[in-house]
Amino acid sequence: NSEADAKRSNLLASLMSQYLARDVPAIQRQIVGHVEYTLARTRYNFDDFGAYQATALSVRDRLIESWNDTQQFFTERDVKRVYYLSLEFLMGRYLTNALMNVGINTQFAEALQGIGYDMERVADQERDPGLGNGGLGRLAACFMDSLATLNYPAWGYGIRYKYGMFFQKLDPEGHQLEMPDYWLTHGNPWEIERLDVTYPIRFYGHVESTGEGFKWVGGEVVRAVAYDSPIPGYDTYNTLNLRLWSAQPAKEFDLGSFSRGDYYGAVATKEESEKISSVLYPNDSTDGGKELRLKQQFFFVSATLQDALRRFLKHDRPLTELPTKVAVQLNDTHPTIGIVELMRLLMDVHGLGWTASWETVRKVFSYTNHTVLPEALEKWSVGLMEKLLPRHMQIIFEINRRHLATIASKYPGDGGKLQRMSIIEDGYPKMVRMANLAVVGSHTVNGVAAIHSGLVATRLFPDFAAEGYRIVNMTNGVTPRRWVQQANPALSDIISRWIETDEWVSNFELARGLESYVNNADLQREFTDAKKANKERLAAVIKSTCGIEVSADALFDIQIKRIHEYKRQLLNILGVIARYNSLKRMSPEERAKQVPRVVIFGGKAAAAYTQAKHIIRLINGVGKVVNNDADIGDLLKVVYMANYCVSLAEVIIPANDISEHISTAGMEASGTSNMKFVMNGGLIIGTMDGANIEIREETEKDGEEHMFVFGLLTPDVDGAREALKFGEQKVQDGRLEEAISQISANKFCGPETSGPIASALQPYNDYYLVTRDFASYMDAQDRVDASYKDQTEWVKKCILSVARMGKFSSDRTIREYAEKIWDIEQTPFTPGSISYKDP
Ligand code: GPQ
Repeated sequence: NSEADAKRSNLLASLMSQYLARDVPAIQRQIVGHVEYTLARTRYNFDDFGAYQATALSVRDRLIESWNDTQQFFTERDVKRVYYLSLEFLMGRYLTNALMNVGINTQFAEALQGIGYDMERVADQERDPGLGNGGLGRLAACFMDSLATLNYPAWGYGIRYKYGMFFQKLDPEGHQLEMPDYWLTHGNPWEIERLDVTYPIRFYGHVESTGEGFKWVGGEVVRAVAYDSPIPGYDTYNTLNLRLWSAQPAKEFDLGSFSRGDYYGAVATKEESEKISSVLYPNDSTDGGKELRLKQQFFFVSATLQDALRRFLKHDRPLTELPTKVAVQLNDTHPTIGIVELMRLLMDVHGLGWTASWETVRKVFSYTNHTVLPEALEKWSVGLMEKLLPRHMQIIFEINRRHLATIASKYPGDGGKLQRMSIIEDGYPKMVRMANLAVVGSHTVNGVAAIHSGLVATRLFPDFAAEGYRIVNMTNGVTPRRWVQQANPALSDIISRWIETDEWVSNFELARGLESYVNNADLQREFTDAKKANKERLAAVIKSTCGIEVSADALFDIQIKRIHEYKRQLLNILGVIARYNSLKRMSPEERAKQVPRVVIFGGKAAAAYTQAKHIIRLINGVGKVVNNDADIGDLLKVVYMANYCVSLAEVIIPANDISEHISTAGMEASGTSNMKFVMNGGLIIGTMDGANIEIREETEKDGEEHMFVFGLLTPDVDGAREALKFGEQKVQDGRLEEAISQISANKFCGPETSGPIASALQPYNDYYLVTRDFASYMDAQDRVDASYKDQTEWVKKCILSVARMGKFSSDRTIREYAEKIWDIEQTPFTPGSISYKDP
């Protein structure tokens, strides 16, 4: 019998291998087959979008096979898995990434060409799934790529929002408009709907005592349904899963309301449950404080933990062994309620006692902090928590009671310490501090760059650090697959040829091999030519999307990130105004000696963040004046690229000469685009903040200036702010005063914008120290111009910088998490090693 089974499995597998063959005719048959049989469109003629869908489905078929095998393999080995819980996954487009990771890009391009389609145009049909706001969501995506590439057993878990990040438009005056992004309009070929993988999620209701313990009953129940997307690693068979939950009504309809004749009421209830997964909160770092947001958090966390427990309990074993098989990483405080939900599941559903449950929970969870800005630390009112999650509120009170009792016994009479360390913040109303809960319930807390982790320990959680809570640093990284290999084919080709291997794609340290050729004129020329081509590619996009003509001979100076006062786009645009004024005063002979610049901005402002919206309007106003001034011509252009997103970043970043990472010192946790820009052969103008500090450490040796550094240092910021506020230190700079007075005189935009901007630049209002750092910023810009004039020296700086960026691959970051926090093992799939006895 088992012999017959084996024979049958082999037959089935061999049929599959023919279907998934990698030769061009097989790929063409598969694509056309999907057009006809899956899309039900005619095989005789289909458009680029049809070609994209069919190509995506053909690639997905291959991923499903490796993914099934990988999961089966992990299960048989009974490996410890990490669960990466994130409310955001900013994945970007899948097609090119999947093809290149699997190593079948050229075959597919040839296959498409043979039937009359162009790969680039086909790939361009894909909508960006924008299920994240910015750096935090994109980091989660880079981590998934590295986890798969390094063969770690991991799952990503989040929410399948119907509406992702809003689509940004600019009106003719340059105001931001937000449009809904219904990215699923034409379906999503990368996901697999798992109607059989569902869990009930309760809200509201009340707590009953059972005699032995407690039970949460009543209220409303919705259903979480799984949607899976395979995540291929680079040059490995291993394929991971990103499981996103969608909310559906638990029962199709409330039958009672039908009999009462309330048909519409019944349908409304269904609509209500679906709301939970309908929209991504378009807030970056500030907390919306909305009930729906807390619902989203609990919804995805509860479904995820139920799923993880089900997987763990496939084997008969005590739940106290959970930490040997499960690590859960909290991406910021957003999934922190999971700590409490796991307590509830262990105690109320599986009957463990408090002590055993708490010990288990603390060994499972770890928490990443992504900001020290106090306004970004999540808090929920006790009242809301009690109403929505009554049992959880009860458990939180008990966690806090025990936690404070320990502290109180150690520091009798130190009320201040108890107040600071409490999970509950006293006040009207009382609030639950999710960050304190995350720290208390985790075995390890980490920051995302060295300086940031230091601040997490010394400023955010000093009392916890003193009690021995483990706070470590995990400097962020980015995947060189998407951000160099895929976004920058020209540079990739150069690296591979000069270091004579393409293994840098999965080991970016190897790019260091470029260093020894830095003086080679051929390398320098190739590097400069590739940069020029990338700038021309971007110039074409700028022409078609903004209608602005820019010269690829100019220096491209780029700042793309969320619009936030602490990121100081305002400092950048003030510098642009000053540059403009200075050019205007020059004689034609003098002008001819200047380095022409294109200053490019991109980024979204949270819909309710008024000041950030004013900044966007100002930038566009300045652009209008500068770009239309005949005296200036190509010497200065200002471009605002609307709807900045992952796919736009892939075109913008390779074209950078300079990128701006100019946050007030101490405020940017890490930054990750800074890494991408330098890996793509540009230099940074920046403050000593976030990962800039480490990038400089890696890329500069004695006497070199590969980063144009300016501004106050973190320890000096508080004092400087006080001094400004109380008029002890007046900032006097003619260029700055001129720029502010032009803004005030409505030269660039109307008073509704100029007023709030000018006001923010008053010394007593200048919290972000824009005016204080201005002169130093201008000096750094002068050094940029001077350096750029010597093109040979410039390209050498860029080559050396690329060569020294090995540390900033997310592969390095993920290895550190795996070894120092998760304790998981690399588990590459070995063919022929799994049995399919028990599917
Ligand atoms: N970050 Cl708290 C976000 O993108 N969203 C957030 O809500 C918070 C942080 C960023 C942070 O600002 C960057 O400095 C980091 O590089 C990034 O997270 C990833 O750690």
